[in-house]
Amino acid sequence: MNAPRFDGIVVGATLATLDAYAGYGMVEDGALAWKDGVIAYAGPREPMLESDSVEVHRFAGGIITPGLVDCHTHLVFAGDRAAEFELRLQGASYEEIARAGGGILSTVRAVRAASEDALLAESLPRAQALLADGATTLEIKSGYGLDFENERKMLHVARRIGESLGVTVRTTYLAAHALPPEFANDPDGYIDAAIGWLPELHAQGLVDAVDAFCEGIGFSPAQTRRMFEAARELGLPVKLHADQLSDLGGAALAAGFDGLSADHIEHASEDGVRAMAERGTVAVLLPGAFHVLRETKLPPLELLRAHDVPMAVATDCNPGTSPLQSLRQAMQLASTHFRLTPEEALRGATVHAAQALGLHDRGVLRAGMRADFVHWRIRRPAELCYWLGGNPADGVFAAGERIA
Ligand code: DI6
Ligand code: FE
Repeated sequence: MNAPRFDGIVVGATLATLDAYAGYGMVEDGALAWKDGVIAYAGPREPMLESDSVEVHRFAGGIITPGLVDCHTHLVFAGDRAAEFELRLQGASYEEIARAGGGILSTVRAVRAASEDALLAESLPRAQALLADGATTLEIKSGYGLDFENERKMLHVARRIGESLGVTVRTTYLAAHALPPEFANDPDGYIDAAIGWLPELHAQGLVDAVDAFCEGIGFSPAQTRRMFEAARELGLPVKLHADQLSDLGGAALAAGFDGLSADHIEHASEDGVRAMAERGTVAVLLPGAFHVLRETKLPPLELLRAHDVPMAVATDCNPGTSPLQSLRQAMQLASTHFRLTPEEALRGATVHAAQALGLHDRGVLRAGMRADFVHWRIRRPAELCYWLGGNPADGVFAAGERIA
């Protein structure tokens, strides 16, 4: 007898493959089979498929989607900022708190004080929460260390999270996040230092992309450009916190470096959107931060649609502006605040999010793609954007292995 063709197969559910330019790509009574962590079959159920598999998982209804991809998180951090949240409720703004040395810098103090193991222990449950709600790929940024040793510690913790949970973690170097006290009043000196740490961190295999916070309370476009040039010299792709609180031309700046993504972009101009369309830069929408900061300026959704810019949705999981530990909840917020259709939100948390990380082997259910998928206890995909709270994820699989 020949060896079975498949390591595993799931049957008894409807597939939402997303394997088409538009529509969910629904396959009723579908089957999904994999071999060596890669999808070998995705299509209608045929009885002979099951006899060709080592393991058969039978579901009684529900929907299977691609595994969710959270393409923008700052989930490695220590402590919390609930006190700052209370101050904002009393009227203080995010910028005021940042300028007074709170905000990001208060998390920097907590991260610097934590050992690597303590930082891992604090961060791991957030990654586990994201996985339990359907995520199979995570992006994690540095940016709360702001010196060589502490940026290295954060990135190393991010790698350890991926190893211990069996999921892909893409790391992003975000040293250009805030100005540390050692460099007060010398942002250019700090950018020089942060550029200097990058080659060694990259040589240690800790950096997959480079990001910056290009904002009045962050770094200028000129400083961002210098950081991006350093990334380009090392062959590293870039992404950018762009035009979140004001329009500094960040969207066009990121596109000009063939950026994987421009993120937030509430204040981006039409020129910025056009530049993104031309260079294939993904728009990463972060409705959690919009919600928590009670923002009112919407990202330029009609322009993004008109110019056919792919839109991704992510949690931005961070202690200041988006303490959000569910990508499905981010999809819900994207629908209610930004009026994304549930289909746009699902593409945004799968195939477009993968694109925002430069990953082209996931995000749709198709033979040849990674066997990353989620079985949900739902009747229609729109339910993913409909429920607030709860958890309809019934089985979460990464490369064919059950992880939640
Ligand atoms: N934009 C954000 O949404 C996060 N960083 C950034 O540049 C917020 C980070 C924080 O407040 O801790
Ligand atoms: Fe962010």
